[in-house]
Amino acid sequence: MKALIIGGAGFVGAYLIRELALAGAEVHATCLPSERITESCTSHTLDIMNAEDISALLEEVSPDVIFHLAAQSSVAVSWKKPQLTANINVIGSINVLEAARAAEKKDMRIVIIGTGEEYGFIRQGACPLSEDEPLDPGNIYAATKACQEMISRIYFRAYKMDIVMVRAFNHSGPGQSDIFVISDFCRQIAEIEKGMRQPEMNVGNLTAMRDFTDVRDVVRAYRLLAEKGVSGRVYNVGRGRAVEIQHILDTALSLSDAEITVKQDPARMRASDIPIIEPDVSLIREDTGWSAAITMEQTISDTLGWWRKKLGNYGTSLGV
Ligand code: A2R
Repeated sequence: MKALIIGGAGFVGAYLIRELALAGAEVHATCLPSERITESCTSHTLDIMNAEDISALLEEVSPDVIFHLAAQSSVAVSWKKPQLTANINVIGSINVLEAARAAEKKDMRIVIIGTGEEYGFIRQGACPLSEDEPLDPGNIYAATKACQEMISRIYFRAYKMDIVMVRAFNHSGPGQSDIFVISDFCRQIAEIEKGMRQPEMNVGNLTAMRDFTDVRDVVRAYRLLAEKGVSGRVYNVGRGRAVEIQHILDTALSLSDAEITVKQDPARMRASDIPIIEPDVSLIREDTGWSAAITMEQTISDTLGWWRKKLGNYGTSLGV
């Protein structure tokens, strides 16, 4: 398989490059001029706002599969910069779809990456969420991803293009930005161990239940969807078993010898926190055989190990 990852310099991109290379694919990946791809593959510079550049790249690479990961992926930024978010996530995605439609190679598959956030304000009792559940996005980022998916479905129907769509739920792992909860907790613990902060963890709502999958499982799902997913379908990608954020905190704390107290931070509480978000993942299991294999405990342990290493916590009693 010759694969092209658009948006390969991000958190998921690095893991996807590794997953595809290990599976024997020829891997090409793009990054913005300001970025660098660290994993071994053929890298290309691309801004998806330049439609002609995408066409030129598709002619040059002629991939069998495109994984479209490029995005403005921050919910917080999407509130501050809605136009930028819509430009990249909607217009940029249309640029990718148009370039693929016009490409000489007609049998390329496109895997479009969306988010579980597209479900938004879910009905009480709707969990586990099947892919047929109505979408009611609760923020600008989620709305642009729902739009990306709707437009992708139109390209599938109108132009008979080979497109598989994904709604990925929370994923985490070593190297993730600390704006996400697992990475945030692990960073705080590593900083406390290092003596960089008081032994007090700042946390938000601990009763919310969310579904977490290791990023290494997520990229395996993307590869399997490229290989076995049914064209035109949208797939939830997640563990299918939500846990309380309290459980994540307890697990992370149990991995440290440090004496740490927990403090609820009003700034981290969200008024509209939905009590439980949990996907039904039977469709991806039926079509590809995929299910999450890495335990959440492992993900948390590896993420904590990554932060300790990054902060130079060698010589602690914690032995990572
Ligand atoms: O925003 P940056 O500088 O971190 O660059 C991101 C890049 N990107 C673009 N690439 C090409 N043309 C653009 N106009 C453009 N704008 C942004 O896409 C970043 O390197 C990459 C997306 O990676 P992350 O933000 O790290 O997202 P992650 O966690 O890898 O998620 C992959 C996909 C995204 O579509 C998410 O929305 C979805 O999974 O959940």
